[in-house]
Amino acid sequence: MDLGKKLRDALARIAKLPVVDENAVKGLIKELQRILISSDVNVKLVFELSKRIEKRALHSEKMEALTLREHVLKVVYEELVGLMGTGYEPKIDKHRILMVGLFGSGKTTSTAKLAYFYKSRGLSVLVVGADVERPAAQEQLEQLAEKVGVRFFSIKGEKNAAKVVKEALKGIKEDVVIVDSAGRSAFDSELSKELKGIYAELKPDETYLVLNADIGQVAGRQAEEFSSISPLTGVIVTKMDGSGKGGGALSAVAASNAKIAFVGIGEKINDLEVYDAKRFVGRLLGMPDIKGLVEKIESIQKEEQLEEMEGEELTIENFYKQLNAAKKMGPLGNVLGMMGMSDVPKEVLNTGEGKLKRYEAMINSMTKAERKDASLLKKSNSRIERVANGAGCEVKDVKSFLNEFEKMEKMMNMFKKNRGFRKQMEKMMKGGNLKGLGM
Ligand SMILES: Nc1nc2c(ncn2[C@@H]2O[C@H](COP(=O)(O)OP(=O)(O)OP(=O)(O)O)[C@@H](O)[C@H]2O)c(=O)[nH]1
Ligand SMILES: [Mg+2]
Repeated sequence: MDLGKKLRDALARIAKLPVVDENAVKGLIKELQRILISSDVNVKLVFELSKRIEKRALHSEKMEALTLREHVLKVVYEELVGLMGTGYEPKIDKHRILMVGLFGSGKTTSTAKLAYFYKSRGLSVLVVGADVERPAAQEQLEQLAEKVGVRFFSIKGEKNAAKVVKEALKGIKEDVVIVDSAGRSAFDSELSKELKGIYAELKPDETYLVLNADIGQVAGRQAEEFSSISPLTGVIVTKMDGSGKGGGALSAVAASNAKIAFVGIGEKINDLEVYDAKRFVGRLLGMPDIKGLVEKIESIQKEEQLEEMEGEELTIENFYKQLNAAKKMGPLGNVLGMMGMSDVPKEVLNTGEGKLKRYEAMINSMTKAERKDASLLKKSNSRIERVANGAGCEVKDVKSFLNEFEKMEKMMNMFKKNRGFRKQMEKMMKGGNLKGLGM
């Protein structure tokens, strides 16, 4: 039985209980411990995770709108995501990649999968067979390259991997170069020497260590050992399909100082995924459930942001916070317009990222007192000049910022006074009608 199925069964059992109480939560945690340990997650990590889940599930503040069951599910989800690391954003741009790893970990297959990944994103790819140990390895890569439809380069009979790389790079026209290196049985000085040679020639932007999920938590140690020989930018964990130890491998890599970049989930050329801990755990737990819950939580958070807005005194500092919050909420201007509040300065709400950045620079150049009391600035040209200098912009930019701030002040006052508007807003948030409004 795979990790996901076990986790889903455990959570389904808690869903069936008439009441979720302390005993039920403790029972769930015991079961989680068994499941994670059987998937080879390090016992210490499992123990720490259970303690955190227990503390947060039973003793931390629960969002009012969530049932205890939802709260527990949320905590388990968040903690598992924390256990499994973060995510990765591969460069979709010109760059050079070096693949390294021990025997049979899946380097050559992953080289071809990556070639396919970049090709299908519109980049041209060259794969280089720098596994000089075995002629068969070169043939394997050549065949895979042909299947993917990318150029392959190697030099038959050449025993110096660095030389193969050097030749490969001559007159290269492709956007992405992926170098497949030879597998080793251990991290030793020979490996180190060969890799140094390849590095010097290739100057890779990305170095991926390829690990087999079957090694479970040993993956963490390998990633660490390897990082000490050569700088890694990411780890590719292969054979996640059909491995009972994938959870152990991912959590151990996440706990080391390496980052999981991709996971291999089968033998086919497109069986490679960019790693995203949230999506991974979401899928393990059965996505529909979690997705709904996450949406619910997000809409509650938006509501809380609004409440904060109402309570706070308006200063330049929280003006900036509010602009950010408003942006996260989506086109608030639309909603306000639909409610007949067309006099709200839309340009304030539609402030672009670049503008926000400029504002931030200005705000950083203000004194504490100015941030708390904007009238200090409005009254003094020398203060405005100082801020403009500090932020690297012109006096008129600072003035236009102060102008927009003033508009926001007016809107805030309207927002505070108009209880009807607030109620309507709340109702919409609770009714989940935001989607239809483009939020
Ligand atoms: N099921 C499954 N099999 C995989 C995956 N990735 C690689 N394999 C298989 O694992 C075997 C070894 O893969 P290779 O790519 O040759 O490994 P390697 O690291 O290049 O091996 P050496 O060059 O000998 O060190 C092959 O049979 C692959 O088809 C994966 O994600 N899932
Ligand atoms: Mg190989």
